[in-house]
Amino acid sequence: MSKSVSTPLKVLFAPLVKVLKQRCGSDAVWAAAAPGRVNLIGDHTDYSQGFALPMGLNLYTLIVASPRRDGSDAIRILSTQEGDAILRLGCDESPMGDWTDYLRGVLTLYQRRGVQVPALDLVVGGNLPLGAGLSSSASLELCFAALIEAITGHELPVKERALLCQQAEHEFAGVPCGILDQFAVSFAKENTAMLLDCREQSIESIELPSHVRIAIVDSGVRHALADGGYAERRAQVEEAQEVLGKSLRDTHPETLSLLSDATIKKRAQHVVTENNRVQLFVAALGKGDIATAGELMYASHESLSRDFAVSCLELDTLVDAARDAGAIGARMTGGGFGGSMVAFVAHDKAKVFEMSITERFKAAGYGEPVIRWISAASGAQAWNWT
Ligand code: GAF
Repeated sequence: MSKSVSTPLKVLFAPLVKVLKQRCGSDAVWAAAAPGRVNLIGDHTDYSQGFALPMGLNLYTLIVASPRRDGSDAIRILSTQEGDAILRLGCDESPMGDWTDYLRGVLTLYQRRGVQVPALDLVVGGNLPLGAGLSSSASLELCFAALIEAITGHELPVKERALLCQQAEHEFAGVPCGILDQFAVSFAKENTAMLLDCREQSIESIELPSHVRIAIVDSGVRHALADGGYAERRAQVEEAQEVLGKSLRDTHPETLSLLSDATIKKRAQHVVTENNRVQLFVAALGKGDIATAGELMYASHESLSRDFAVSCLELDTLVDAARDAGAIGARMTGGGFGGSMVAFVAHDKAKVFEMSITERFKAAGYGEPVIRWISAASGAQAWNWT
C-alpha cells in the first residue's frame, strides 16, 4: 500500500467519496486507483509470446470503500458510470454478462485462494473512458485487486496479481486476452514506457522522448472484445503457429510462404513484422531517432488495418488525418474494432494537429473527436483513506 494519495488523484476521488457518504452514510476508509494503458506499438503480439511497448495512462479507474454497516454479508457496488450491483461473499460468483463480471471474477479468484473479503460498500468511477481501447477492463480488475489486497492484507507479488486478473478476464468476461493489459496496468511507471516480453513475462523500462507530446484520440466506436473478432484473430494466429510448428516470435518473414491459407498468412505476417517493429521502435527511441519511431507507428497501423483487419474506417480516417497534420507517428492502439488512436506530436504542431483532426473527422461525418494529451502514469495502488 503506498503512503499518500497525490493531489490530482484526491480531486478525482472527491465525487466518489461524496456518493459513498450520501448513499451509504459512510466515510471512505480505503481507496484504490488504476491507470488505463496505451500501447505505443506491438498489438496482437502478446498471445503468441511476442513484444509490446505499453505505458500507463493518466486516466484512471477509482474505487472508494467502507465496511458495510447494515449487517448484510455482501459487497454493495455503486457506480458513477454504470448500474449498481451486489456481489455475494463466501462462494464463487457467476458471470452476469455485464461490467460487474470483472469484479465478480477478481473476487472469486481471491476467495478461491482463501482470502476472506469482508462486507463492503464500494463506489466505482474515474475518468478512464470505457471500451475505448485503453484497457478499462484490466484497469477495473487491477483496481479492485489492489483494494482487496489493501483491505485483507493478503498481498500478492505484482506479477501474480496481474495473472490473477487475466484469469478473471478469461473465466468471467470470456475474452481470451494475453498479458499486455494486466501487466501494463500493474507495472506502469511515471514518465516511462515498458518493453514487455510476453514469453519471459518480463519488463524493461524505456524512457519516453521528452520533446514529444502524446495524444489519444477516441474514435467513438465502441469495441467489445467479447464479441468474437478478438477470439477469432487469436485462433488464426494459433493456426499459423500450428502449421509452422513454432511460435510466430521465432518465425522469419520468408517462412510465411509455407502458409497456404491467404487469411492466416496475412494475420501471421502482421504478428511477425509487428514484433520486429517493436524492437526497431525501442532502438530508434534509444538513439533519439523520433522520425523513424514515428514511421514505425504508421507502418504498424497499416499492418493492423490491412493484414490483421482490426481497424475501422473511423480509426483509418484519424491516422490519415494525423499524418497529413504532420504528426510524427500515429496508429490505432489496443485490440481494435474501434477504440482509440495514439499519436506522437511535436510541441509546435499540437494546435494544428487538434484543428486538422477535428475538421477531417467531422467532414467525414463522424462527429467531434475527443482528443486528450496524456502522460505516463504509475500502476494500480491502494491506500488507507482515513
Ligand atoms: C486487448 C487484449 F486484452 C490484449 O491482451 C492484447 O491482445 C490487445 O488487445 C492487442 O494487442 O487489449
